[in-house]
Amino acid sequence: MIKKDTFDKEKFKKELESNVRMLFRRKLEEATPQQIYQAVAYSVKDDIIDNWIETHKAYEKQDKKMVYYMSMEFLMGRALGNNMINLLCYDDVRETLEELGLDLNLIEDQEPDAALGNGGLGRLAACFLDSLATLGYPAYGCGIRYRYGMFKQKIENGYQVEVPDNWLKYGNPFEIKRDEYAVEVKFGGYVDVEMHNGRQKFVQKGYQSVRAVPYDMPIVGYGNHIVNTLRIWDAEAINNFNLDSFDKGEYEKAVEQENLARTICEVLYPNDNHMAGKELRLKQQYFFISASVQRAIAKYKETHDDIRKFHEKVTFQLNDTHPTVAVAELMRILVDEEGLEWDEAWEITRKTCAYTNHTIMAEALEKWPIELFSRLLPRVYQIVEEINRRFVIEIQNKYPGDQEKIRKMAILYDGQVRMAHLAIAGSYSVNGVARLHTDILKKRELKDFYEMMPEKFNNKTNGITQRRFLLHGNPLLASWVTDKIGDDWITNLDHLKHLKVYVDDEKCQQEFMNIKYQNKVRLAKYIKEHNGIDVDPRSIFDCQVKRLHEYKRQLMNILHVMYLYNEIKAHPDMDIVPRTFIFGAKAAAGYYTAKLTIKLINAVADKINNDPSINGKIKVVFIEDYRVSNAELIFAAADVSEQISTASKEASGTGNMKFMLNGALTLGTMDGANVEIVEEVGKENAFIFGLSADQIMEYEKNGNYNPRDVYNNNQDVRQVLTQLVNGFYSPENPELFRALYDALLEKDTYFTLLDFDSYKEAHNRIDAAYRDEEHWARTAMLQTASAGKFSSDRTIEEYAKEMWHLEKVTL
Ligand code: 26W
Repeated sequence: MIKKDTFDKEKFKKELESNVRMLFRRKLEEATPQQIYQAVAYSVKDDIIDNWIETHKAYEKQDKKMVYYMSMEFLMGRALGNNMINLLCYDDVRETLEELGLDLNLIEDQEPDAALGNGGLGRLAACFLDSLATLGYPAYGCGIRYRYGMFKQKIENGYQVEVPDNWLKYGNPFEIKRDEYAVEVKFGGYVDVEMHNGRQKFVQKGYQSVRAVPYDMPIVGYGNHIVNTLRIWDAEAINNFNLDSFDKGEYEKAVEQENLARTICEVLYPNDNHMAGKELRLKQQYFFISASVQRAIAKYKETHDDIRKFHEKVTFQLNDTHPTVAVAELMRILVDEEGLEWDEAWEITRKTCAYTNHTIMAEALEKWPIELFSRLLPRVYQIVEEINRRFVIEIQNKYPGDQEKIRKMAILYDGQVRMAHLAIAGSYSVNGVARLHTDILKKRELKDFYEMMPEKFNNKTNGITQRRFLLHGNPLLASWVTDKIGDDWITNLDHLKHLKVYVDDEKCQQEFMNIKYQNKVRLAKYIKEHNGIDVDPRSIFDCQVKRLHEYKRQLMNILHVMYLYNEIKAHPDMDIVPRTFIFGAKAAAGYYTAKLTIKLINAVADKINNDPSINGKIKVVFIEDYRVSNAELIFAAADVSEQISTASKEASGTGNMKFMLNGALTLGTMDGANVEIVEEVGKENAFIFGLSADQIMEYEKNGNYNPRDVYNNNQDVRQVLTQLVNGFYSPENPELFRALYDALLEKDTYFTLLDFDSYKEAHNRIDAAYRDEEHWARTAMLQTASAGKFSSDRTIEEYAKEMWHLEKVTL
């Protein structure tokens, strides 16, 4: 890593001592690891502050256009290590702490993950913030400061148990409360029309309101002195009680408002890809959007006097439909508060907002009952009605007499507000997150919209930040890469292609695989500590880590493990390369099938890991509480990356890219960004299997797939399915996994049985390939060497140039 030239070890030590004294009234020797973490974090923050101030001064002075990345989720993970890396002081701090007898890894482990997100969408937002700062683009992340983030997962008796994530327990050293920027957000009541200077004014009355208070977190760019801001909003009660002066009505209202403030930011909804339709969720959405939009306008007006040019300085990127109420809220402020005519306001809004779609899963589509929406947001609803009325006219003009088009495309229909339709109507850009995904949006899911406004549609294939997922997560490989090709890859991942000249070099192959081995030892140690399981670092580490969802087919993976176990039992001398199957996944708290799949994985693990007769040929590990911090260990240690979703269902995937970057070979379907991964690395260097997206969609259209046909014709499938209901893995309750069995045999919505043979055959190819050490090493190295495209720096450059039209700031 490039070293900072100004680092002063002695000064850092003094600061540390002084922080421990100030914060905890202790000497360094007496401080707990948590206290030392806090003290180090405050020193690092001290290093950030001036740059943070300077960055914002420069933004103001240079008056560049700014992107507001609006997202219900930011899955940031830990900040300390990342900040030190981007400040170029990681190694210096590590050495300084060593001199004091302190281990930086242990100190980093004291920091709770900031888990303000579920999975892919939230982590993507975090990678984007890192890239925006590193590339020097003016940007804010806008979100919610949940009191409780993603739940902590405990495994008890093989079952997932959810434990609240009290991530703010010891305080968050990096955040700064910005009380001076608090704004009011109003809910409920009714709309009154008043006359002001001969013009109608719509006034919300009888509402409840909360005070939205922003907390800012620094987003440090890599080695460029730029510090952007993640602004997350907390809710506070608006009125301080003064008991004597309240009459009964006011008293009740005050209590209600207190409750509203307390509940809004309480907890992240732990549903991934599933719309639950809870009123509180809509409140969360409007809360952070209204606050963010109000602030964006106020900030703009501080230095500009023509609101009609707002879109020249500001763009709102909507991370899926969750922040889509921004379209209506911006209209409300422009029309009601800024006094613009509808048409002018609409033009500004349409030039400000852009929408990213992250999923085609039907159950994820956000639709709100009009009854609920209009009760909670009466004025915003009126605006949505007007947007809809005009949009329907547009449709009619384009397709005269075509009622079907209106039925399919209207924003308000069947008693519901369709958020995706509002997002598309109110945006200048609609993008998917991988080429295949965007093609499916154009051809199927959003076909009518694409035909009506093709110019809005575009693709932005996702990416990941190499600063976290290689430089921080895999320091051994990172410095090896730097030794070989220099350190330009840290900010220009395309440079990894220069590794290609080394893939046939035997010494390099050995070095590469030796690093992989050391990372496997590191993960084996973690597994021993957390699961009590001994795993052999010489076995193939075959990993599937992601949210648990039927379409991601963790069930297919474990069914295959069950099949393999049957094979080994039937043929004790069977020659297979030892394999460790590693799973990590949280299931949404109310997702029964997903939770049962976790129980199955753990039941299979229990049986197989404790069967001495198979000589440890296969092992199964379920890593508890999969999250950003332990993900870094897993990616670094993986040999095989399982990306096995039913083709067409995984919009992109980003874990696939993190594995690839760390030299794991992909075992996957032609889905999401796997398609582009294979394109980069070559089909012969990946294990591809299964039905194509077109084939799946054909079956879905015709409804002509019958899983019983597979069951009847495939002895291996029959055997493993029978083991779900004969107590083989649950002797105390033979029927335990009946629901999984039934789901597979009755519908098999995700084509698990139909893809099973092809999956099995791909696993055989892995077994064969791993035996050729040289060739495996070459192929593994090629993964890293071909990962350049998948940097979020590339993705952000595309957003910035093709959509947002941002310019970089100069410091
Ligand atoms: C309304 C409930 C809900 C919550 C979250 C619906 C949908 C979501 C997300 C959009 C689900 C999600 O995280 N999608 C993932 O987004 C990643 C980043 O683009 C993609 O890589 C994943 O393929 C996609 O599943």
